[in-house]
Amino acid sequence: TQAVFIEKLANRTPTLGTFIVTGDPFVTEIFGWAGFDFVVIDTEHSPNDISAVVNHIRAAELSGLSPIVRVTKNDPSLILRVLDNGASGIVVPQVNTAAEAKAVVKAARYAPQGERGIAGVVRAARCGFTPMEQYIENANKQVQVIVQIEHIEAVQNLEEILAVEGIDGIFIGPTDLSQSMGITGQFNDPALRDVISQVVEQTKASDKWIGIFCVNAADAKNWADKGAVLLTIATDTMLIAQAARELKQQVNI
Ligand code: 3PY
Repeated sequence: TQAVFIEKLANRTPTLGTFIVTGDPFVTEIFGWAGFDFVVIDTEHSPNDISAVVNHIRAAELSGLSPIVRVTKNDPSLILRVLDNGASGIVVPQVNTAAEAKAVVKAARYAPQGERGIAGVVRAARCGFTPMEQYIENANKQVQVIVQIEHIEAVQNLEEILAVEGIDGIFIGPTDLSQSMGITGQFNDPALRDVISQVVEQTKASDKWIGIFCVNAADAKNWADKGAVLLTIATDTMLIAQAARELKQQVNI
């Protein structure tokens, strides 16, 4: 459940997820049955529209996953829409300054912490079957607000970003980060590893937890050992592509 998931993050217990890029909620269910903790339903780099997102959220809820949604950009209307439809958390890409992080909190939290648009009859409030007061209190406590650190500018502003109240965790995006450093996709470049390690150490000294995009299990274990707790391994599509490539090579016909 969401309560168990939040407790794990709060206790700095590693959690496992993947990015959902495909449109079919059946795929999301498979990760739930496999015992993953959460999925990040992507809208930034996927064909998923809001209807697909809601179906992924349902599938996640039914299979025991926490449904986090990555919005396309730092925009209050996008954040509101996925939260109103039941996302348990949001990942916001390219948050590079404290002002941008504050805008995320403003969009994602109800007053007094923020200014999230309010409607008591939304899916997240079970169309009003959850009394408004209780719904608002739960939402402000349980929604996980996650900002992506994926540009060297964000690394330079990290101390101020980490000081923003209402952010629960950061999520490191190594691919975009490498691009902003002029070493696109060079995941083993020591300069990239150093910057990521610096982000991890700096964040560990704050009250925020650390998430990171990992390419495989070894990568996830490595960052878990260093203190990261929200671990996404690859994407559904990457995993299917990898299995397909391996099968093709093994059969060799
Ligand atoms: C990145 O690696 O840049 C990401 O955003 C991963 O999702």
